[in-house]
Amino acid sequence: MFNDENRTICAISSPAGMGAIAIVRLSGENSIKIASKLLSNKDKFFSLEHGKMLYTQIFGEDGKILDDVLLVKFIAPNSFTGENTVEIYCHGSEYIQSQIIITLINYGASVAKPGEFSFQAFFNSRIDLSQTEALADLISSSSRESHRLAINQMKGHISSEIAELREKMLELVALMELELDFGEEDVEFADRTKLSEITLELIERTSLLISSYKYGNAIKSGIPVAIVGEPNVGKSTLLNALLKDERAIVSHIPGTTRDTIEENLIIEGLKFRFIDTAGIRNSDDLVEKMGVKRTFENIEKSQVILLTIDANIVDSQTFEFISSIKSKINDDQYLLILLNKSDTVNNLNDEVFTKLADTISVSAKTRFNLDKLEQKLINWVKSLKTSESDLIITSSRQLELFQNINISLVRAKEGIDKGLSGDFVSQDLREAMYMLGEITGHITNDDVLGAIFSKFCIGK
Ligand SMILES: Nc1nc2c(ncn2[C@@H]2O[C@H](COP(=O)(O)OP(=O)(O)OP(=O)(O)O)[C@@H](O)[C@H]2O)c(=O)[nH]1
Ligand SMILES: [Mg+2]
Repeated sequence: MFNDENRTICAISSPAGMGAIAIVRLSGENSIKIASKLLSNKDKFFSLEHGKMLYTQIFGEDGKILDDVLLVKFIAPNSFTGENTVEIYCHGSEYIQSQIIITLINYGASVAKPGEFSFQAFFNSRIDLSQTEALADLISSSSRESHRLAINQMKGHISSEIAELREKMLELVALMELELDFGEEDVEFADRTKLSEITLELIERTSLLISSYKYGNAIKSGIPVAIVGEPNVGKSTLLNALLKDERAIVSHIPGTTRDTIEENLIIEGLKFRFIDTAGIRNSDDLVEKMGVKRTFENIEKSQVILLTIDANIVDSQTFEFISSIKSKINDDQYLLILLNKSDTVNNLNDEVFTKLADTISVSAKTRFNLDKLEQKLINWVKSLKTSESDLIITSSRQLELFQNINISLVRAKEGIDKGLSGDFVSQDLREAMYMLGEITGHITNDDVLGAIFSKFCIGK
């Protein structure tokens, strides 16, 4: 996908725009030679040790000073990309950044394509494909837990689990194929019960990875929480109270919120995406109707539904309303009924509600029980975690492959148990091993690589 692997690439690796400092990165066999052309005292740079910094002036092609910079030199293979690499820490001016890039190109470097530095790291086996995906997650991580998962995956938690799974599969294949080789002779083979047990262990381990995705994905993308209910029940007040900000317009007029309003909030290191919605009612107003349609779309898309009720107005219609919302929610979603405005109600009886769904009394106005609400949200997210293990996958690509591996393993086990011939069984096992290779990138194709590396921007 990056066809000419021998080129020396350069790019600005810090964010676009102006900051105090910017970083230009060069990677490739000639990067040290090319970078040295920016200096008047090249010897000092050539003799600089690996991983050390040099404070120096750099010059343009016209011999005029470009900037005072810090240069770091990494000598292959001990760099992120596995190639000779130079990083230039210059002042943040966009002019300086672009002049450095232009000068480097004139000295023989090429502009890096999006994700090309990471691709080189993968190409030179510095990281495998699952770690590359974790790197993308790490760069975009916005909460403590998403950061933790990305770091774990970067460290190779999943890669070493895959290596172990692969080794066990290889062992099984060898035993199955041994049966084939000596099929006609009276040779004592590995006991099939034992083989079945090993396959079962593999099935269990891949199942654990598959079930970890629900939690992993929630952490990576943030948990969408829709605040829904009839008009005027206090949905927007609740959003504002949670955010501790007057984000949404609040008024006593029913139908105030017309469009959805989405804001992120990190609670105890977990990212939630709270969505305030238009109050649900039948209306002739075209705009309000469109708003209500969006509310229903958000009920479908969200993982948590905060069904807000005005505790002052509870009648038979309220229960019909709750039932109609419940009918739109599936088993994977969490429905929590909030009896709001509890500050204005005495002796609120929530028993009838708790029969319908998890319920708490709150007051968006006085903040009563909002801490309890937050705790319920956290507990629900934690309940998605199916084991204490830190082997958690966050990529849908990996999920799909593990699901298919699991299917092949189940088939292999059935074959073993039914006493099928070794070649049938080993075919399923080989298929599973092939897919494991696809996860780490040991076996791969350009489409997969393209999809993964295009998620990075230039300079990464
Ligand atoms: N006493 C009391 N009043 C509240 C509480 N929450 C909201 N209110 C009031 O209820 C009215 C409606 O509040 P909103 O937050 O605009 O209600 P909403 O559900 O967003 O309404 P729509 O956008 O029209 O669907 C406002 O006058 C709020 O001040 C509460 O907990 N206690
Ligand atoms: Mg509102």
